[in-house]
Amino acid sequence: MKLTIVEYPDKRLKEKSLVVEKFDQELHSLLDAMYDMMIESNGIGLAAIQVAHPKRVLILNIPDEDGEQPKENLIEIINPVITSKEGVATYQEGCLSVPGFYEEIERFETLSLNYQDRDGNTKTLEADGLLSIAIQHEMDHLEGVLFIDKLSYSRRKKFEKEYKRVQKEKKQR
Ligand code: Y12
Ligand code: CO
Repeated sequence: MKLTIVEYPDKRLKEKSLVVEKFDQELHSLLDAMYDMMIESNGIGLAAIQVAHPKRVLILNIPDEDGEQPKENLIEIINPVITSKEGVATYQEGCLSVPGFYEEIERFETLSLNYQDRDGNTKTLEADGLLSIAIQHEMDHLEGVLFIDKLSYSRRKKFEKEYKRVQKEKKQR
């Protein structure tokens, strides 16, 4: 399956993703192709809508203490629901759909999650640290929300100006 990353300001990133009902080979192929794309792009998380598939699917591969991302640490999350959340944490977030931009965003510090795996089995997960932040970032994609949507009015204005400038520069290259 050939995938490409959808980049801001593409309107598809505003779509709300649909619940997955079939845990079949097509879903497995999408998950496998998303993993290849995320690793190739130096990402740690990716939602299906970022590769133009509006399904409630996300993957995460948080680097370990050596900065490595072994495939055994890959988490595939389908139809996630947050069941509890606590505390406040800020992190400088980036997104493969908003290349080159990083912004401090406030999130919940810890969370509990119910979700399904690629075979439809129900799972639970307790998350803190970067995993918790990344889950919230990716779950926002399922609702059509980007991290830049959480910026204050003035930071968003500054971002839009800078992003347009960089896009124009890229076109001229
Ligand atoms: C904190 C940190 C990250 C997340 C969500 C997942 N985001 C990413 O995986 C972002 C990856 C990313 C990679 C980039 O490429 C390189 O570093 C080579 C990048 O830079 C460019 O595209 C120029 C931007 C983002 C949630 C919370
Ligand atoms: Co993102």
